[in-house]
Amino acid sequence: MIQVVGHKNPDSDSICSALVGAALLKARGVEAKAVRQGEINRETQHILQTAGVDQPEMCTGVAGEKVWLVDYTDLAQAPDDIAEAEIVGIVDHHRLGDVMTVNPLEAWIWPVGCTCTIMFNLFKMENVEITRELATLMMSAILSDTVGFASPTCTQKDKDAVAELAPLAGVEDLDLFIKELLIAKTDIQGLSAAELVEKDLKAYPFKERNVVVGQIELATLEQVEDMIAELEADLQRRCDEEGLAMAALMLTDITTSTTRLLYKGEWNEVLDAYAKDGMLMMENTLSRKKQGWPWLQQVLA
Ligand SMILES: [Mn+2]
Repeated sequence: MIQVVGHKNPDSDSICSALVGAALLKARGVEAKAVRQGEINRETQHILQTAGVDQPEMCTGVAGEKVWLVDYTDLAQAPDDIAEAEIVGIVDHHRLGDVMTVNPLEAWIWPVGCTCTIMFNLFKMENVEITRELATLMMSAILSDTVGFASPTCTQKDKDAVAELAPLAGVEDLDLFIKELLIAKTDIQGLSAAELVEKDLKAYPFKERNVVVGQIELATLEQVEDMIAELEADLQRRCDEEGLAMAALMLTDITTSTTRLLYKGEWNEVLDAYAKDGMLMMENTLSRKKQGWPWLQQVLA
């Protein structure tokens, strides 16, 4: 049995690629199951509902198990007992993290916009049938990760995959499909400051310290206007409780690609130099991976 597991604080790609990866393994005749490392977000709920697919089981530990990692290769994002598991496969589209394996493994790491784009190509290479459910999961994950093709992480391979998947998923009006997905993506109504920070928080080891950078994708920055102080207080609390050098949160308006950065921690002053009237605005910044985090690394280095 291979457990296919996406990263902590699962986003839609992390859940969809676990489900799709388990289906690929099963088509090969291998026993596999998709698992998740946390609660699914509203966008993922919308996707699973559209696809008519149940969410993966909660991961209760992987010690002694064989695992596939999907959508990450950083140990900080893996199950806590990953050192006692055997990583036999990786499908990912991020920079290579710090995983090490004992035995040879199957690794598919491509610089594309979404793990599901790689999954789609694996299905094609292996001539595995793509059902309506699987097509819906894959195209939704691709459109989520690339923010409807708008992200600089989006590649031609991502667009090609969606072009082939849409008819398989029975989607006739792609613009409407994207619109509904992005409405679910930016729905933050009723979430507390702590829930918002936690929603898509990633840990990055940096200069021998720990840094976390979260991101909230919004239809307008006004959605969080009244919560700035609470969000900053939550970032400070995380620094205090977890000894982080920095906790940052990207508030990203996906309609204008404008990001406001909130940040707390020991490295505050470095970033203050880039703020104006107490606000650090990052123009033309939609992607944490390609824009937000690289900029932060350069400034903090
Ligand atoms: Mn992804």
